[in-house]
Amino acid sequence: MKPVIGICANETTIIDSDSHWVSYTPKNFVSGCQQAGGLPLLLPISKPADCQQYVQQIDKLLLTGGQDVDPRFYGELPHQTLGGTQPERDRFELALIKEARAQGKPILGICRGMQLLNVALGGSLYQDLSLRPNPSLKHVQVPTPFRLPSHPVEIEKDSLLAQILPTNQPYQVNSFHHQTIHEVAPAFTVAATAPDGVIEALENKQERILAIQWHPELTFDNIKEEQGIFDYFVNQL
Ligand SMILES: [Mn+2]
Repeated sequence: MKPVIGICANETTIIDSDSHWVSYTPKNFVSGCQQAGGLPLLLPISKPADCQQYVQQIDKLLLTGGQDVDPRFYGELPHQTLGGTQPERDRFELALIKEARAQGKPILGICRGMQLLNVALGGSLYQDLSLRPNPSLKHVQVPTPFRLPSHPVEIEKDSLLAQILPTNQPYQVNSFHHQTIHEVAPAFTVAATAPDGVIEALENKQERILAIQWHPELTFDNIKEEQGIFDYFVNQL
């Protein structure tokens, strides 16, 4: 039996601003899991009360990119630099995280998924990189194509991530995030950091939770280590 990977879906309209809503996930999240031997199953934004049953259907949970996390969930008011939010998605995914932890199922968070995991476990975010006390690298690499890595990170030795990625040299990642981790949740350890101090990966070995700030779903066709992240998640985490 292939491991069933629950992928949190997003919503958008495809014709005008208030009709033809679709539930979707970028296809590469699906492809990355399929290439790793997993069976992807999309989880549409739903009521938190449905999470227990959803999580019972899956072996592992994948939290994808998307909107900014609503700052109310880490006790802040919206700053003027905040991007678009979707609190219903936040509530559903926070409930999925709680349920996956309760059922002991591994979690991979990518980009927003990492930020939401940090909030779910009691940490906080900078609503925009400009709110950090120190200058930041360019973390929104537009217009450079996302398949091309744009800044280095240092991977912590002895981390889960070190089983996949090199620790003896800087590892290059792509970057498309205007928010970043502020206070790290107590249950997390830092697994990767950019040269400006921006946290690029978090993990909890015991609970088998891995969270990364960059986008392996946009690079795995070109870079074998990035497909390795999906392989590790689907088969080992
Ligand atoms: Mn970055």
